[in-house]
Amino acid sequence: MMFSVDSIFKPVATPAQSVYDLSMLVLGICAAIFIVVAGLLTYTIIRFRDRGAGDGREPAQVYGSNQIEIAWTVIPILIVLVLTMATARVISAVQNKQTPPDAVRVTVIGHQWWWEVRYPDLEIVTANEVHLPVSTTSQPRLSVLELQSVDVVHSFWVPRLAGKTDVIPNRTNRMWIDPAEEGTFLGNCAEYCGTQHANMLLRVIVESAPQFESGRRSKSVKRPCRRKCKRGARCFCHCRASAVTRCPEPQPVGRSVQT
Ligand SMILES: [Cu+2]
Repeated sequence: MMFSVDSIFKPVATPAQSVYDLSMLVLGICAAIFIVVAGLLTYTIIRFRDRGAGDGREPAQVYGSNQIEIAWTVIPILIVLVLTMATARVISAVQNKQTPPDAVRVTVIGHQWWWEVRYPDLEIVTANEVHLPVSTTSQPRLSVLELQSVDVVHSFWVPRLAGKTDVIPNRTNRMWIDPAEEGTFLGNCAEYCGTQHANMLLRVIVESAPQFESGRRSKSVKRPCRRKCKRGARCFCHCRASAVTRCPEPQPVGRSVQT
């Protein structure tokens, strides 16, 4: 199966849409600056080119023009101010989002080199696959992801849903998404985490509310793992296609620094 990460230019969740809108604003401002600078440069090169008939004298040297000094100080300050304020607004809107009580809670744990996905309220564990309900305007449904790592720094990134969030040992980072479309959204680890980093892929499967509920009921049937977890596999044992039930608790997050 082809597995390529989706485009950031087709956002389907609010955090990704905010990042996309901000990128377009930054791109627009940068494009305008480029056009003005490149236009003036081109005009100057053509208009004042050496026509071979000059008398060899230097053109008039202009020093200390207050208007020019003010213009090239104030305009860049205003541009930086607009970019800073717009970025701060998006960061604060994404980070300070209130979590409603009916939000789907998911704990994603980064391992070298796979993702363990736990649903603490549903007693389901999956690997490399996050199942979430769709969020529509009539039935908004937020999904909150708590990100942890058992070994090194990873980064959780599903471009069509949200920006990257680092997954750091001994720390829980949070992110939220409200996918507005059903489907499978591809992502991967976005922080080099060892030799198999490129294979640390993940997929987020967004389902309709009834589909999510029925999947949740069938997956959360309690039955012990028939196969024993292999050494080193910790709590991922493949009892079913993607759902694992009644596995041991995860190991404490992070490695001891004591020797
Ligand atoms: Cu990784």
